[in-house]
Amino acid sequence: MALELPALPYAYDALGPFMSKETLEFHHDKHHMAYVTNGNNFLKDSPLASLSIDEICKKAFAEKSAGLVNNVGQHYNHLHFWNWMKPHGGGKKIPAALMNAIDADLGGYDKMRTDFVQAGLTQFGSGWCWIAKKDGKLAIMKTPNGENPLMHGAQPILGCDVWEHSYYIDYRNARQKYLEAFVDNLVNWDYVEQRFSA
Ligand code: MN3
Repeated sequence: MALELPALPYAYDALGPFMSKETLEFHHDKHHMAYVTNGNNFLKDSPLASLSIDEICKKAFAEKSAGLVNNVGQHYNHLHFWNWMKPHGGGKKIPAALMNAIDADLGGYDKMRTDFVQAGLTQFGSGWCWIAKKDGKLAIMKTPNGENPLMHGAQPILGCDVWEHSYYIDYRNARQKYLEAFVDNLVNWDYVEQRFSA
């Protein structure tokens, strides 16, 4: 299975002013493209190549295949990241079943928002913060570099990229402001709900 770069699900200027056209051009066309190219190079001679991308993530991590973990991991993470955002997203317009789980497992919307932002803020260096399903419950997680919750026995339902390439053009070093804008103005809760219910 060759990895392919999908088109963005919205126009490059659709997420302004919270994420600029320039950021999306670099992030999607250059950074994500590089993970696709490098991932395909690592997969070319790998016995994992015939597996689904979810399985490649899990097996590559178990086998400590750093090239696949970082590049196929990042491909998986970005495939979903583009869909985890939409114009006029974010805030509390959350489908009921998902909101009930946030209330039950994450202490409600405000605590979820605080803890998600904090996870992203305290991820040292490059990585991601997440809401994931683990052992039947929602949990806030963070992972370094190209790792994701699949590699740690959990199913990601929302993730935010805290690599500097995701926010430095728009927010400079203000990672917290970027994370708050992501939760308040960008999250596509319908896509989160789809992954929650799957
Ligand atoms: Mn990225």
